[in-house]
Amino acid sequence: MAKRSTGKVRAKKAAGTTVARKIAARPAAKTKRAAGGAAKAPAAPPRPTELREWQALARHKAKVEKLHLRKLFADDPQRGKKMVLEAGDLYFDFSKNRLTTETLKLLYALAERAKVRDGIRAMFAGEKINLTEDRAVLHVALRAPRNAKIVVDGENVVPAVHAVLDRMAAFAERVRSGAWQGHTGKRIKNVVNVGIGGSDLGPAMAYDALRQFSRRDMQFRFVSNVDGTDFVEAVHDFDPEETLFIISSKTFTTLETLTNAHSAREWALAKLKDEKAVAKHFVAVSTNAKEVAKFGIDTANMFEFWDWVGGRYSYDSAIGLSLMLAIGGDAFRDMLAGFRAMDEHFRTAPPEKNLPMTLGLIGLWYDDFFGAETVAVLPYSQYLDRLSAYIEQLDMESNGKSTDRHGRPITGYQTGPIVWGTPGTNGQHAYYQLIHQGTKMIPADFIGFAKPNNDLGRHHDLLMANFFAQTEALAFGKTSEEVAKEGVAAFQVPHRTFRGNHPTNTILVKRELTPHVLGQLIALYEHKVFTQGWIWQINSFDQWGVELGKVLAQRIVPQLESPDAPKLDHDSSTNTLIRRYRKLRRG
Ligand code: G6Q
Repeated sequence: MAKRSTGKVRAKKAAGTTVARKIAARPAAKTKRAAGGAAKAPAAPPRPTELREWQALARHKAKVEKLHLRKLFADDPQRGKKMVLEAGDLYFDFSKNRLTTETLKLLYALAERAKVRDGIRAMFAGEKINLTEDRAVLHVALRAPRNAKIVVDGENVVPAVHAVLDRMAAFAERVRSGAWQGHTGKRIKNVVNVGIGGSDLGPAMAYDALRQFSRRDMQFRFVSNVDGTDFVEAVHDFDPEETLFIISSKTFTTLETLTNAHSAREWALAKLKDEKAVAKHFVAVSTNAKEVAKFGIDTANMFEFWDWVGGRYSYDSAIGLSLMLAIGGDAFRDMLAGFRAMDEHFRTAPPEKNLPMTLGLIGLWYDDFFGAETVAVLPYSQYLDRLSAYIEQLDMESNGKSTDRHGRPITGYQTGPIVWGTPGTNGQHAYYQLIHQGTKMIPADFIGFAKPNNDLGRHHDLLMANFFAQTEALAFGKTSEEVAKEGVAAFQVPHRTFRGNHPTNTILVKRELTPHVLGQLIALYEHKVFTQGWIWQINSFDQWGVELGKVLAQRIVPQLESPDAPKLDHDSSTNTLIRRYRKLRRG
């Protein structure tokens, strides 16, 4: 979104809508001058840490931190039945967390005081809550039903959303049926999405997740890295006559994507030898028709989306075209219905029944009151191999901020956690050691499925046995007495003891992984991120933090490429590294 020249994003006046206007209120800048007097700044809203509810949680933490999950479960045998929520196909057990019913009460009170529900209402109403870019935040409109009405700048955006979806579906059908042919009349067998960040991670993750629903007689690959290896390996066994490139870039100015797109064009034309072939082998997903046309793609083959869709929230827009080509229009719409089901739950459920809100509040509890630095997302599904990488961007690019919505530096509390993880059970044979016995607190989300996608012998029960065992082991551990009783040599006892009390959330999906379920899961995490960002008073929808490195890279490019390189004027480390690189590269 914000990559792109800072100039593109005009810092217009704050939006004229209610919540957006309130949160934009800043000292002096928007204050009318009192007659004959100095500007009277509106009082800055209290910081989260200044709220009574936050302070109550801080006091409460002292009472709770010594409690062990063993005791919490022993004291209330119904705990595992009571601390659960359900929404759609998701059963959410949060009982193995270091909290009591009192903690939950205080967390929900914080959410209410922070007006999370006003925030939700503002987002769904299309208010411009992305203040620094003066934009609405409307990924929820991408999955709104045809008859919904969501107005941005006086225009209902829903018909346009469905018009693009319809065009995508018609195009996908033509490619899948073979009606769309390559320049030499061959059927398209290979699809390569070229994009990066939000224009890559979503479709790549979702394609992997829904591979079982995809056309097995077609190949789908995703190229993102400007490292030429990514492109070369992606196409090494493809025939240009049978290959379609989808250039996915909201801005159509992104260095990595444009570099890969130009290489793709050269690769295709080297065989097809006719500029006209571009129209048959390249389509674009973008908001920038001018740049798309400049690249040589017929804008009739451009699928549009809008500035109110953030990159990391965009894979259910036209950015998901590669996914739709893989799974077809109906399955794609089914996935959108899954998103919508979770949207509706988030919008309407009261806080204490609200699954994304509760997930967000529990995360905030550890992040801010226990000083936890990370969250592990651990799907017990091989199809969700790329889920953690996707959520890593969703969460960290959204909530990795240290300036609040009012322009104040954030002090006294932490914002977004470091998100990481890989599918179980592989992690169990690797880094779970640190989760079980390390010195850090690592809250973890376990995601498992009641039904297998591939019912092969005992595999699924073995997988799920591990899934249940891990959260049990993490919560309850094994005392030194228990270890000693097993006849373990005394010197080994401390090493083989598990202190337990490690918090986990369990998301048990009531069925197998389907497009509908994937939509629910992704919307769950989108709204979890929203809840936390709102309470932290940050703008979860910009990403200025990725700008500086890009600008500096642009300065360095000529210093690496040009024979009469401009004088190096970096620090002594960067200068020396560049000189050494140039020598080694040319040597
Ligand atoms: C996501 C970010 C970022 C973006 C990429 C690609 O929220 O904005 O990851 O998606 O930088 O941008 P383009 O789609 O404009 O190429």
